[in-house]
Amino acid sequence: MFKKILIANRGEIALRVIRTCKEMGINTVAVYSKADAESLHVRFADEAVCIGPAPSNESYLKIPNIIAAAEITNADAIHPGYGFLSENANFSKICAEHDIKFIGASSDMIDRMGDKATAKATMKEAGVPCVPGSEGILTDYDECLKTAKKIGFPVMLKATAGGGGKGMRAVWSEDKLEAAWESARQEAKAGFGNDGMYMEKLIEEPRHIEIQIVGDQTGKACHLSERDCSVQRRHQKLTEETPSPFMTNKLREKMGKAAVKAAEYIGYEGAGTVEFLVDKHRNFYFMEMNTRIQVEHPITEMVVDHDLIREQILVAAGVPISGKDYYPKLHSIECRINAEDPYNDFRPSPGKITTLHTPGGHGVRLDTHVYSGYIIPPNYDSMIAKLITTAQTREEAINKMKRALDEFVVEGIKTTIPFHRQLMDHPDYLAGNYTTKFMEDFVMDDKYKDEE
Ligand code: MV4
Repeated sequence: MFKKILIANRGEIALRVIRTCKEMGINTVAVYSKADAESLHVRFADEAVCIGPAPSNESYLKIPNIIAAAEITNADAIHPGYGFLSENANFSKICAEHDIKFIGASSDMIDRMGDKATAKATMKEAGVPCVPGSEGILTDYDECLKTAKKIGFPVMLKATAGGGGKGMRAVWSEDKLEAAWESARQEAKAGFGNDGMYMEKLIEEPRHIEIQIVGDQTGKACHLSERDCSVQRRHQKLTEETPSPFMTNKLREKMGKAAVKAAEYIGYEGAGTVEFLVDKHRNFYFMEMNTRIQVEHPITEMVVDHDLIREQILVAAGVPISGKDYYPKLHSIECRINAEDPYNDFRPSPGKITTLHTPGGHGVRLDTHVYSGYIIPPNYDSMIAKLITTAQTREEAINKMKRALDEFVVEGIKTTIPFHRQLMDHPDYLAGNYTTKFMEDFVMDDKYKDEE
């Protein structure tokens, strides 16, 4: 087992990893930028190394500085968290070259799943349902047009180096195709240095339902059921829940089996997530595979009573998984609390938290790194806390979320608390009747505004 793990991340996920390491008797090294000198992960770790100035590309993304921190503290493993270098194949490779265990996927696996057309072709070979579309990358516009005619409009053009909605174009008719083809390729070339595009039949009003998997070093994988992440704004998840209100036991079995088949086919090691698009007829299609722990992992932990960070560390240390799958025994909802103003187009609201009162009580979990007096730096993403409520039923979990949000006092900055509170009153949300289109018509109501 590892003696010392360096956490190459910040904020709530750094704290989250430190907590499990402490419970496992593993020493921890925090790395921090000058802007995070007063951050809690620095205080809670056994050791801390400053790796550079505030900008991410001079600190949390600076591979030589992180490797140097691991060398001087003699860390035998690195946990990358999510974001930053967590899906950087070069970082995974460099860790291996320095004989430091990267608690995540191999560089080969990150490359294969990071290239979306390759990931899809691999899943198709594995027998995982995929959206009908092109056979890999489209070589030129002629092939693009021919493919669109073959699968029929509407179609979705996707950048193979994209993901998470970047470099994607929905095209509803032939007259719009060429302009979309040209602009998507330019965007992909500029954004990712790779203008490879592929095409799929457009799935209308899909749900985003993902399956948590864990694979061990023997090539065995298991699943830990689903998370419904359909409530998104501009491809940013706002809230997630498990079980999905759209799920049936039959569909869960089919999606779980497909996700395990995918993981075992590629010999996946570690915690991963297989994302699916689900249409209104409950057909599901492979969308993407994420080779990292995800922000929303706590709701799975709460309903299957399993520590996923612990799973990651055990698997990385060569411990085989039990092999059984995990099914929800409770209902759990996560609300991402961001330092953003929902009454002003969710624009960032960095600054000092002058007053903080956090919610608690039975079935309430708050994963956060902020404290009263904490200054939220403008350099990093805006999430300041994840509020998770868990109960026997969806209705109880929602009621608990309402109560917890009403208790949650954050002064000095704007947050998305009013948005979540309104969401918990929204009839379609309450009915579990929402797709990835839900946020398109959402309008904030002043009655949820924090009184100044
Ligand atoms: C799609 C789709 C409809 N049809 N593919 C968005 C980000 C990336 N994960 C893939 N995405 C989509 N792919 C086909 N063939 C609709 C989306 C999509 C979406 C998917 C999941 C969650 C939110 C979304 C928001 C807009 C579009």
